[in-house]
Amino acid sequence: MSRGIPCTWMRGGTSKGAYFLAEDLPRTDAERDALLLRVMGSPDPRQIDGIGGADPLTSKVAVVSRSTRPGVDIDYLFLQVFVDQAIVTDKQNCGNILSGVVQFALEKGLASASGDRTELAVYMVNSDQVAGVTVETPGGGVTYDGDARIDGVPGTAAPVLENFPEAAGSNCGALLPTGNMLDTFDGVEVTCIDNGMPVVVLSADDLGISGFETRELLDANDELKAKLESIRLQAGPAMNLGDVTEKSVPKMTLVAPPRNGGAITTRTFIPHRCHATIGVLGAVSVATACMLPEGPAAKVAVMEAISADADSVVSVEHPGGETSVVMRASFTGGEINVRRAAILRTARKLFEGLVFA
Ligand code: NQM
Repeated sequence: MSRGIPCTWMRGGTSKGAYFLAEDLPRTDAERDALLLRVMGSPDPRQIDGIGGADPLTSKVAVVSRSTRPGVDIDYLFLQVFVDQAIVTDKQNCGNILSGVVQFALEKGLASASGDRTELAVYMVNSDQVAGVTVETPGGGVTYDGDARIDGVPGTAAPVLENFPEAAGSNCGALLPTGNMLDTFDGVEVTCIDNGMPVVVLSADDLGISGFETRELLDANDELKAKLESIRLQAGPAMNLGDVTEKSVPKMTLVAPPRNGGAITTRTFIPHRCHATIGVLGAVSVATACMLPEGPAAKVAVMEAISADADSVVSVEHPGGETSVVMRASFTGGEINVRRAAILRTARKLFEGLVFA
């Protein structure tokens, strides 16, 4: 048996993952990735020989270290471990796993709490961007208990506020990486957008579904999945992502009118299985797409105009309820300028110990 590696298993938002200190993992990417595949039990649809939960949302990794960048507290690298393929990719970010990073860093002594509430500047290695993450630190200590509630997670926990002052173009280099508000692939009109997460937004109706189906029903729809994958493989290179065959981006979000008082209904493929809710930065990208008058999102969205000077809340409905995106942005001269995007999350430490690979 190999030597155990220190690991903390946490729920971050509506996802779950293994949190590691960078110094505890092998130095080379190849050795690190081989180890993480063993840790999660991939490739195997059941991940029976590892700690992954047989779902892309519970097969995630955070690698955290103290930052040497000016004005930044900690560095966070996100890795998606595929469930049924031997792939570990750093080609996407994850705002849900980000939710646990500050509490983890404080517990590991990478940073110090400052009063009853602590904000750390987190450098997101994947996208070369900084997020501000605020957690509760009553009496200078970490807490996971509190009154905050997010859809997709039972009960309540301490609030974690994520602020993304510079999410645009995270992976693709531009908010609208194809240079267009609207592109057509396989005869379907889509918006390709990257405001923190590369997403292809399409009308559910255009793909022959209502957009209100359950995750299970959509996961069983092979015809729909084949259509989405064909569009994704064309959209990826057009979004400056290169060949996306073995990448987890772009995500594919099918949109429909809101049903429960929100702004828009979504069903997101990440990219081959339907998300139980929606990703954090995925929701930010979709909320931003709602501002594009010619796009499929604006055609179904019901919302007030977003302004650059005051917070607007865009409620993005999904299979598990809704995610509220707080935004400040302007749309002038055909261009969106996003000043702020913020999301409330919660996190919880579930287990800490040694993991064996
Ligand atoms: O979009 C799932 C998740 C995510 C990513 C995915 C995320 C984000 O829910 O910021 O959080 O889209 O693969 O963890």
